[in-house]
Amino acid sequence: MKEKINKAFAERFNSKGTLYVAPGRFNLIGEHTDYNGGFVFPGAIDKLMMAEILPNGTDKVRVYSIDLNDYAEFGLNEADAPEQSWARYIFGVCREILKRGGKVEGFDAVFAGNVPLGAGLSSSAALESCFANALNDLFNNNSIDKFELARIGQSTEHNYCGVNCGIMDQFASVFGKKDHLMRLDCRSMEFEYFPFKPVGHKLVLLDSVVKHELADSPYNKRRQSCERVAKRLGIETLRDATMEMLDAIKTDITAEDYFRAKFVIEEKDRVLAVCDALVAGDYDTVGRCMYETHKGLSKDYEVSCEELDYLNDIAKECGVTGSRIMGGGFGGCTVNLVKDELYDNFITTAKKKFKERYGHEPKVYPVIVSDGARKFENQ
Ligand code: GAF
Repeated sequence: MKEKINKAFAERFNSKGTLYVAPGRFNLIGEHTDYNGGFVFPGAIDKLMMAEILPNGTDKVRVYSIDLNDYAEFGLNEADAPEQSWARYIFGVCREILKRGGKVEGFDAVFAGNVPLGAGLSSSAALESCFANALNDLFNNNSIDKFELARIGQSTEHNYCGVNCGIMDQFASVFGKKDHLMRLDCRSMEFEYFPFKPVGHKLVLLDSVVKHELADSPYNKRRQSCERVAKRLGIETLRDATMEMLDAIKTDITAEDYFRAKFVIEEKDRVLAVCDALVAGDYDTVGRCMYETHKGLSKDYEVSCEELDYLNDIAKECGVTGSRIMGGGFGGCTVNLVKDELYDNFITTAKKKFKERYGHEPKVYPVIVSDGARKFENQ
């Protein structure tokens, strides 16, 4: 990827910039809890976005996407937003830095990535974090702290991309640490690194290759349901809700809102249970919670789809310890915790059965927990 980017940058801009990278993320447990002030338990993965960037001394940004073979040029004022949706991520990051009093001037950039798009692995957060970190380094002497870099990515989604997301993806992409998961309290923003080397198990993602598009999707509607219930309960977020509180207002809210809130209340407790179980090496509990999350996401939160439910069924049949839909939903991947000795059979069976039903195999990505956004070591 590095060579490809260097070559394209040299050809297009006739000079050499600095390389930055930022990863996508997976999440062991804690889905749709971030915007409810709950806990999440993600890690950065080895799939990343890489950009070569050089200030150009003008007030224009000129950027080329190798993967999309598309070029955008835009100014840095609010009215200069580019048309292309991919370029809006970069424009949004620039604007959010400027809004916070930071500095951004014109620059040239070429980027590429290997985070699969629309697979629930946060390719967009990787892109935002890559540029936020780079522009912090190039123009701000790294004076913007890492939490703010994550918030810059999140605000970009809210204000320029139409996705009212939580903080998990950008947080994981910025703070990721090799071989560690991070338990983040999305209310206080306190977090802890947990070493992650599941003994006797492998963690693998199966990509259904069903595309999800969070913008304009039911994702924002899920968030609205949660906010309505919190408001009805007189609390800031569902973090402070219990099932007793929810049951007490059951007849005052829609059935749909009830089940959305029920999932979130149950899920936030599962994150803590999984962290404890992981520390104790109790993978059966980790796995049981993952299956419970899948059921909740499928039946109560209704963000699964037929293909992901089928992958989950195959996992059960193959004796996989834990399996669930991962990320925002509406397509993408399942994350699977599999005993070493069952791994080969699971992958073979999942490929075969899925292909028989849907005409193509799921893609297989072993989870390799990696570092977060950074300047590329090997310039
Ligand atoms: C998407 C969002 F971007 C995250 O903030 C989070 O809500 C996730 O869906 C679901 O847990 O990835």
